[in-house]
Amino acid sequence: MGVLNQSPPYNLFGLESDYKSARIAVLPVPYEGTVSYRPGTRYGPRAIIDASRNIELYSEELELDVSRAGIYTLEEMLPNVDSPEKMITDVKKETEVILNDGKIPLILGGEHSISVGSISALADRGKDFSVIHFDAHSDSRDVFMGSKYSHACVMKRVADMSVDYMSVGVRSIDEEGYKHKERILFRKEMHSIGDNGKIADLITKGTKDNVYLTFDFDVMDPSEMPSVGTPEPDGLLFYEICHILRTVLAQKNLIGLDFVELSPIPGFAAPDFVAAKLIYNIIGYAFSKK
Ligand SMILES: [Mn+2]
Repeated sequence: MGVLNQSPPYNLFGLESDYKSARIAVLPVPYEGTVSYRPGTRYGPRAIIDASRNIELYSEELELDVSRAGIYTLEEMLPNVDSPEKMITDVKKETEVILNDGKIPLILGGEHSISVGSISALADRGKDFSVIHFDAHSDSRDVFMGSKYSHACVMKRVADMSVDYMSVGVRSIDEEGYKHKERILFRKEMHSIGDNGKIADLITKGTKDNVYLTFDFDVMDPSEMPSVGTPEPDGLLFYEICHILRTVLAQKNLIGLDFVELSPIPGFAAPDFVAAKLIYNIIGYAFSKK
């Protein structure tokens, strides 16, 4: 006999899935060690998973069930409280396990610094790839608040690995970071282009065939995504992001991805659902082709 009031399993999208046959391995990383303003990103993975268990698996946009991509959620990682650098090393090791098992890592943050771990695991394999970085901030400082492994230094560390990258949606940058403006598609430029198809073409042409997506939720407009540690006005809207990434990812090989900096507001579920649905759509765009 079945169980009454059975709720979906506690994993991303509430799926019945097994690790062996999965194509995507979801790694929840509830870590915040270098947050500079409002705390709470440690609750991000849980909020995304909670919301994701309550969304429809069928995408009317793609006319298919996105979960068929094969998604398995791993146990959440324990935060390493020694230092951000050690946490990054732990994330790197976990990512290596996922890659060795032939799966695509999808990291749920947590603060942005953890991306350095997953990206360096891929860089160490000598894979030729670009990082597509959606963020309100350039994250290009060498050191922030005494640490090279701050969430504000992520793209500087990526550059140090000689990994190619392109930042999208930036509207907050320091003077030093602005020297690398050729790697950035600023929000103001996106406004003046004014055409999501053309913006997608710029991103497609500006990056290699293999891409890693690192997505900071503060790239979004605070009206749709208020649940971030450091909000910035004039952000991207859900439909813009979907239009742009659907076009870009149709032409790319996505080798890894992360979603970071969701800092849920207790009792305010809508932004958590925005985050979960966006992840769902992006998986659909990248992995539901043919
Ligand atoms: Mn940011």
